Amino acid sequence: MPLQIIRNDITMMAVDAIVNAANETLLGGGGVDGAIHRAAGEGLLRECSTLGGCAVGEAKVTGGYALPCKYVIHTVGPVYRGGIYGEEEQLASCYRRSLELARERGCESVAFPLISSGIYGYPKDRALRVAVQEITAFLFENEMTVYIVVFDRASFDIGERLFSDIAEYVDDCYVQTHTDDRRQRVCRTADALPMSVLLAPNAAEDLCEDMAKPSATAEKTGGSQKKQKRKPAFGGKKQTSASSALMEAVPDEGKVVSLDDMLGCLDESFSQMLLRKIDERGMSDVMCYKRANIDRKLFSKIRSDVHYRPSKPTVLAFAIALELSLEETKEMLARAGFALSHSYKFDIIIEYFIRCGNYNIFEINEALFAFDQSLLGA
Ligand code: AR6
Repeated sequence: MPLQIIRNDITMMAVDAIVNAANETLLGGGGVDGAIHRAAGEGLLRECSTLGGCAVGEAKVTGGYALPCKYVIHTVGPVYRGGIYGEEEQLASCYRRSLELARERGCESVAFPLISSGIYGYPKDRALRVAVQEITAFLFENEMTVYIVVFDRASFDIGERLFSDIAEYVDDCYVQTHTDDRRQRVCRTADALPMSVLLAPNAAEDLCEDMAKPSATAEKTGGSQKKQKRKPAFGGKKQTSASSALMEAVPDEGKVVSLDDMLGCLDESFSQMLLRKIDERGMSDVMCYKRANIDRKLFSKIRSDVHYRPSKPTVLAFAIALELSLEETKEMLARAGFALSHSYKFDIIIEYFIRCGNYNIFEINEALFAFDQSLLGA
């Protein structure tokens, strides 16, 4: 997975480089800076003292000394003063400069703390958003595994509107799945609308209309990224499902179908469906796996193995990258032997984002992380 958000102590990360949230002197301090210096040993401070400090938004690199990483990239985040003094751009620059340095040193894996979000006071949710935006932009152009290491999930602020909306949706879907009076049964059959909708009939109509509208993004058909069409699955024949093929093969009602016949009529596989959808969207393979937060090597495996069996988060990552509708998402999941269920928060969160037409995988992953779920991608 090219971008991962994890909970850990950054000094334990066995990656090529870890990033230090330092100050302009580069001579150590508290927070993650103090932890890194303690774990690295005196050699790190000696090397830092030769660097002549570092400006806000810039970065400098040293060895990793006793740490399990090769390099420490020291960057200086802004002190947060309300967000009106260019702090966001300075913070974004910290990520960009650190990633550039990592690339120059040939690093394949880098771990970041949430720069400025401790002693320097940057609100954690906004600091995370800046981190995700900058790292995502970098990963569209570069191959690297980048970790955002969040130390104290307890202080992770999920109070923002997006997250409270998700929390409400998750709760509503849970209630529907786990209760059974008449009112709620009706609600379930109405394609699992949130409980709040049931209690407000006008709002329900509005939401139904909203859901019926295809999202602006989902309507996009691609464009400039057009490329040569792949050969269609099943040798170019019009696609038929295994069940309809069986009907054709076995006209006599009641006749027992042999296992060989059944196995000869397999449905389109996950891999075939994925490649077909990429072509239909006019997307390039690279664009698709980058948007899915999927590693290039894994994508090659899927492409070359028609019977590849992906994990559920991998399937959903591609569904998001391809901006599939809920129905198409369910179909793609079925190709890999999975379904969406209202018994799992993970599934409900994905469903929420698809219904909202929000196909930004990194925002989805932020939400999944906040709700303690595994992330999309591989
Ligand atoms: N691993 C991962 N994250 C950590 C760790 C750790 N071991 N320790 C803390 N964090 P901060 P800043 C998180 O204060 O806001 C220093 O004195 C922490 O929860 O370390 O950029 C420097 O010398 C928070 O989310 O850095 C500067 O003077 C994030 O790391 C000043 O602090 C950053 O918190 C820099 O302040």
